[in-house]
Amino acid sequence: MLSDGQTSLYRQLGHLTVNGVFDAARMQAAITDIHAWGEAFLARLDPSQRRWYVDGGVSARQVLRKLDNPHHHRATIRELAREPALVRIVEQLIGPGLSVYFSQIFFKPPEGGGPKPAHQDNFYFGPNDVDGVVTAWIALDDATLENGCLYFGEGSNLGPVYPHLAPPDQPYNLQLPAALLARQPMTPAPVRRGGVSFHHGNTIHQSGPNLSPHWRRACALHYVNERTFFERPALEYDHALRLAIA
Ligand SMILES: O=C(O)CCC(=O)C(=O)O
Repeated sequence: MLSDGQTSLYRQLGHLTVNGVFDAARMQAAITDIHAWGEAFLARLDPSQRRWYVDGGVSARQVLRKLDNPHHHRATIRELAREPALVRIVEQLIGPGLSVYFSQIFFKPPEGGGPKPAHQDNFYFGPNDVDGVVTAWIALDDATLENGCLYFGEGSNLGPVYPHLAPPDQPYNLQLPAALLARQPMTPAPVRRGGVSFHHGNTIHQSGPNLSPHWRRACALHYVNERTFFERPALEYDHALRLAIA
């Protein structure tokens, strides 16, 4: 459970780190499972989809950048999403009647895993209620300054969702304009393996490249409350994959 101090920090800053939600063995089991899935996925990947899923920074080695909807495809991740300690925290942040609407694995491999440009999840999701979405970003490995932890624009949760642009050949990399980011300080949020970083759907966030010899794998679960759905999404999301949690 979160203290009143923690919930008010989340409301004020737009993010909150809670270490020790999962133990190391759970994280290792999830890593083993997502790598098995990733290898099978990469083997079947159509060349036209390669740019979307393969990490540009290390593409010579054909390493996956991400996988979508692990909550739908993998029982291991469904179990993480249903973990009572996690669910109680998410309910404190956005209220009852939770479901996972979308989820992602971010691999960020060692020695060259690419950065994720600054964005707001609610631009992608276009929810009917901006306060009804929270991302629970589970650190499968320690996430550090060296291996590409998340950075947050603190307080940006209280502002609007801004227009995003994507580079012409990277429709998946929707990002905020450089002029806006020049005015937005970004605060790093390292997380220990098994910890969870929560962020509001409007919070501006990004991650750096992984220049270290260590993996930085994470599972992002995008939860909504009972009143919230993706009304005007920027990309296509499969509403049928919404997983009721509590
Ligand atoms: O893990 C990353 O590098 C990006 C994560 C992210 O953008 C998210 O969880 O919304």
